[in-house]
Amino acid sequence: MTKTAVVTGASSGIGAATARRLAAEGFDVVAAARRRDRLDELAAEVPGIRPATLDVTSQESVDAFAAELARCDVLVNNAGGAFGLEPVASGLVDDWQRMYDVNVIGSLRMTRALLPKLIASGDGVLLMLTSVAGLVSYEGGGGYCAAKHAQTSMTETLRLELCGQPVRVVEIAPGMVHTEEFSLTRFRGDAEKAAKVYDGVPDPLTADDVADVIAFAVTRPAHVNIDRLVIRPRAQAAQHKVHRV
Ligand code: 8X3
Repeated sequence: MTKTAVVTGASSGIGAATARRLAAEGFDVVAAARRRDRLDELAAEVPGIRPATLDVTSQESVDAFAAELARCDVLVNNAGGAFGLEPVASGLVDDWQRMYDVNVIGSLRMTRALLPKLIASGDGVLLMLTSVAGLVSYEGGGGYCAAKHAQTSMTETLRLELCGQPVRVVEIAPGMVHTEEFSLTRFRGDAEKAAKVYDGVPDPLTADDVADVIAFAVTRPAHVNIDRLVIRPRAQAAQHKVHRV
């Protein structure tokens, strides 16, 4: 029986790389995101990927998506992102609300909608793509760190509540990953500022590096739960300790 993996935020970056990688591992992959044109391109290129339009910030969209889905063995809650880098003192309420909505409530919506199917699979894996921002705080990260801390806490709670059910709850927390959009979104489209984040860093992680550990985590035997895996580039010893050349 081919297993079905749902990946949210699959139109770019870590989500797209994860969809590709899980398809290569033999999963029937449902690549879900708002930008359908990108998903169609991905699906046309990679056998084993099915595109699905999904906005995790809309309950209606999540309900329609779940109603169409026959089974789900793996859910990768990847949709998320950072908006703005203002200090807390001048944090924008709209940014904070959007970050909470997509990273936290979006994961809640998807978890509620697909958990019955994960349980019914007999060996479900619910994977949360959090961030090192869910484990530490840093200046300017206020709203994003708060949202990611919430998502981390939600993951821990879920693992406790599902103990005894045939569902593993996995958290993957990446540090510096150079994707085409993460930093650009954070800096509201300012490409120069976005690129500066990675200036001189010999080898930031790529989306494929993260997809690799996601594939590892979801392909362990059913009794093996990778609770949390933190992945950073060698050049980033900590949030404030980055080697640049
Ligand atoms: C992204 C990693 O360091 O920008 O989730 O918070 S960081």
